[in-house]
Amino acid sequence: MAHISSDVSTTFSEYLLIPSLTTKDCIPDKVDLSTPLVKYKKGESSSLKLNIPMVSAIMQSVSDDGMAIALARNGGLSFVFGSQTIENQAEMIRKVKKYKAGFVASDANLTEEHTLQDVINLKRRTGYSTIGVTEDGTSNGKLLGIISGRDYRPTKDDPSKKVKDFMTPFNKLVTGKFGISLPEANDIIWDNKLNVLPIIDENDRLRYFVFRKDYDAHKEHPLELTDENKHLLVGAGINTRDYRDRVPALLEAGADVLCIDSSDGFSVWQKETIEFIKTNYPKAKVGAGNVVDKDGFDYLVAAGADFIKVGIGGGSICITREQKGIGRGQASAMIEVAAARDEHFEKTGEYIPLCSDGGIAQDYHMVLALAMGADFLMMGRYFARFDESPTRKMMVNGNYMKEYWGEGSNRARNWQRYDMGASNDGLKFEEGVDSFVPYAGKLKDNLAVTLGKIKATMCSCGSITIKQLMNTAKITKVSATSIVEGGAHDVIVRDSNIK
Ligand code: MZP
Repeated sequence: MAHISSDVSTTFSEYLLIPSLTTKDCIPDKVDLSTPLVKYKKGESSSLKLNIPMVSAIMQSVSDDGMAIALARNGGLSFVFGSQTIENQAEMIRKVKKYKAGFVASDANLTEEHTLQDVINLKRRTGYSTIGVTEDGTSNGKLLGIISGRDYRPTKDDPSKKVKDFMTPFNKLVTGKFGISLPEANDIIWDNKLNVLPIIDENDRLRYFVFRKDYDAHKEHPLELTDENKHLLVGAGINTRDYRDRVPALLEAGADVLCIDSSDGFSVWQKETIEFIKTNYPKAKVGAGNVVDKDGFDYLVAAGADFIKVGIGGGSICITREQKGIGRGQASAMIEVAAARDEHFEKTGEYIPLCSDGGIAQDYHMVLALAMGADFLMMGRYFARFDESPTRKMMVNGNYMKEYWGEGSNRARNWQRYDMGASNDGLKFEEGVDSFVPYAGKLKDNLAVTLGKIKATMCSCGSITIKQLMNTAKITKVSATSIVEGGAHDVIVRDSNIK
């Protein structure tokens, strides 16, 4: 007979944290949100750590190089999506590893033969007022001049005027040599009273712009997540099909950590993928999943996974539970897998970090997931709302929205994520939807609010580290009626427009 579990699947909204004593040392400024990313032995520490317990989902609509740069600069990490060609994914990884704070690739470029009208159109389209004029009009072409707002008067000048007739030409530009540091670039800017410094290589090709800004990049981003060479850390999603080709390309491009992306990770294909990586690239780190119980956890740990991802069917865009009838409430899954992880640690002295993946709908769910044993959280919807996600911002019914689609949707066509060992003939049915999420602005601004809430909640629970929270949090289940009590009730909420 089938095994029928006696517990009911529960999710984060069905729990609350009960405050513990808050002492004078337990204040938000003292909260340390750093957390291990990969496994380590008792008495040692993880060789890869996050400065905030957040990673962005392995999804086309969430994690490209732009998101990876923004998130690593703020202490977290992105797993760049794998449902694209190996070359494209490796190129995104390379872009993150090459990123240098303060050095901005020129995104708006024209040739000398373009016209003032082209300049105006480009400015309107991109919002950039500094335009690189290169021989071939590309961002890394030979630099011939630059155009800024000071070079033309849109209301007076003839729109058909050629760029070469009003740009600031190369011989009048002060330039910096490719390879100089940000402080050196800033010195040149200040000494020469410039607004922008083009950085060129030995063949006069444009590499970056550095803009006048009196700042110390590290002070602006104190939690920046970097490797020993001060390059940003980045992860990459892989699948259980083309890993023999994909993994070497991603490692060669500089990926710091890999993660097998699958809706159901309790499979022999994941074991084979991990074995291949550990045999051929013993230093590489690879996470596996997703699982929702002890059996799945034990299997992937035995296979050699460096961290384990927990969650099936809880993602905001996910319809796996409806389509296949598999999954588990995210809280129940976290609680059981965390107990298995702690048991494994007790027995072997090996600590396996857990990632709670999907279903975080409120900021307080993040604290609950951590309190239930997650070392870090993977989120899609949360990050999809920001400027830095790769999707279009659109006006829908009078409100700005960002597109957000699941990897199991027809739009993503990521059949490898749902690999059941059949031949490569695409998705038979969808497990995800194509949707919109409300646009929320910049990642940095939103993250500041969320982290503020996490720290405040942790202080209410008497914890200033994630480990302390996991070990001491008091959690209670809530009844349907007490959930109603948790919101505004028995009052008529004033419309915020009424003064
Ligand atoms: P959420 O943060 O939007 O709630 O969930 C994101 C997670 O949903 C991803 O990290 C991934 O595990 C999962 N996901 C991505 N695509 C699908 C799908 O199409 C999905 N079903 O479930």
